Amino acid sequence: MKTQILITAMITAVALPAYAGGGRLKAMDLNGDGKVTVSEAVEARVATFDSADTDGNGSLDKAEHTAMLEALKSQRKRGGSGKRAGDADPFAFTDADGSGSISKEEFRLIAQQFFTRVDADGNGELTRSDFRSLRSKNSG
Ligand SMILES: [Ca+2]
Ligand SMILES: [Ca+2]
Ligand SMILES: [Ca+2]
Repeated sequence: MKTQILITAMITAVALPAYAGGGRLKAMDLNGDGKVTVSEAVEARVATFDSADTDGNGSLDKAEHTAMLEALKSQRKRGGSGKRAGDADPFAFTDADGSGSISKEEFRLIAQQFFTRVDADGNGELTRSDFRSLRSKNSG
């Protein structure tokens, strides 16, 4: 399914730790109200972007993006189910304008698209069950 590749590519592109387990979800609750909104989730991903931008020029080049994904992989050593992004190159996928680097806006856009998709019931809040249904959609 094309959708499946798209979602997997998005997950890889924004370096989302494997489908946000409970702890991850909590980490995205920036204001601590117990709910994770789509915009909080996006901001949490943008924070990852900032830390991946090691030369601080406001965009990720291929090396910076690769390093971010490598760091993610090493965090993921437990239960690595070997999810792959199919044929989609996560860098090219995120670099929407093909400029050879990923701007913060490009990154934010992908994260936004992804979390909007996760928010299956469209109430603007992400819950574990949203992620669960994404997972079943993705494997079905
Ligand atoms: Ca919140
Ligand atoms: Ca950079
Ligand atoms: Ca670009």
